[in-house]
Amino acid sequence: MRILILGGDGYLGWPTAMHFSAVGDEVTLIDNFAKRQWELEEGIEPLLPIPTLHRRVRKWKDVTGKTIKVHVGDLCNHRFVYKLLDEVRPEAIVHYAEQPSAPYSMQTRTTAVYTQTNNVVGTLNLLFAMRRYCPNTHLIKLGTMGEYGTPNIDIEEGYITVTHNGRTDTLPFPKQPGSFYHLSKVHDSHNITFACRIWKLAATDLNQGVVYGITTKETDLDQDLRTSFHYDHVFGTVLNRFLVQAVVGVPLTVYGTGGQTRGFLDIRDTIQCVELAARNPAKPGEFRVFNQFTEQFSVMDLAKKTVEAGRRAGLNVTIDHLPNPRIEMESHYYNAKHSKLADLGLKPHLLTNEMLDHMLSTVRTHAGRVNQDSFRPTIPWAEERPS
Ligand code: USQ
Repeated sequence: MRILILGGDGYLGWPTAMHFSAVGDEVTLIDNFAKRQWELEEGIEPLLPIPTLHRRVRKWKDVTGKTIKVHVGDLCNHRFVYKLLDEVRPEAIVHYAEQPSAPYSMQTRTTAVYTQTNNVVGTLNLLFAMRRYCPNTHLIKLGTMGEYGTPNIDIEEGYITVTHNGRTDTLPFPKQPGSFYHLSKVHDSHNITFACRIWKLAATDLNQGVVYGITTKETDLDQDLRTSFHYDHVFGTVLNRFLVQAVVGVPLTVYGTGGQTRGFLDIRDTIQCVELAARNPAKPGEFRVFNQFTEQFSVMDLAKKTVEAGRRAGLNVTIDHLPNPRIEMESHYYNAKHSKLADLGLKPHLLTNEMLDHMLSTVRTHAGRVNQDSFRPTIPWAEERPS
């Protein structure tokens, strides 16, 4: 398959690119290195330094003999996107090229506007370019479970059948996102579904839960092939943060009571799900939604699991309940369906003790590089900050 990966320098994009290349697909990736710029702005770094994209691609060729093509550019520049699709004519596009952090988007007016412009305009440019150059290409778009929020009813996969005043219809599931970032994904979903309806494009929206994990089969091949693992309060996801806090002896930063419940998945399952979507494409005109996670946990479930993993490793891990910087429910019903990827053959890597112990020991070998100043959350959802 000729596959184009957008955002190929990132935490998920780089391992995805290596995986498709490893199994014999023809991979082109693009990035504008914006994430590296945001890291500089925030004064934060991934746990381990990440070689430049060009160096990683050269290393991949040395290690496997396989070529990954790179284009540097920004989806918000429509001329770049048009030229790219005209040249590559991909059969599938995997779109990760967005600002992915809720806290980043909630910092100031500037970062909220930037997040929505970057994400929504980039995706719109892509849709127009697909219409012109490759209307039969399958778009696989990274959405988020956070589009749904935490409603007091079961969350369906994208659509819900409703009977209202005696009439019945199947409609998009209601959206109650919790940040300007999550809202940007809702806006994308609406734009993509509209493009599928009017131009008969084919798309799969992967409403992904919170990802954890540091390595994949391909990142393990060489240290220069590692991916960008964040544990700071802006880009680090909750379990990745807890593991790093545990190894340096900082109390786990549970926001509020920790009753917040979300869907979670291992980084290796992100790649598996994207591949399942790519090998089983949506039909022309179809806007398909898959809920992409494997297990549900509350923040306290994960904190307790980290304490236990610490105990097994001889570490004394404690929990701190910080005032919650976010506006979110801390005690709520949560039951999200997630059967469509399982029906396509997903074999999940569940969060077993072995898995936790392995992640903890990997993180522990790099404890000396941890910047403890980046743990404490400094972006309150409700407070106005100069922008
Ligand atoms: N949390 C803590 N302590 C921490 C960090 C987070 O209690 O130190 C809590 C948050 O308040 C929240 C939950 O853990 O209730 C998850 O937070 P997160 O930072 O791990 O994840 P989130 O902000 O929701 O965003 C992440 C990714 C985003 C993706 C989303 C999937 O950054 O790109 O879309 O997970 S989902 O959460 O399903 O929307």
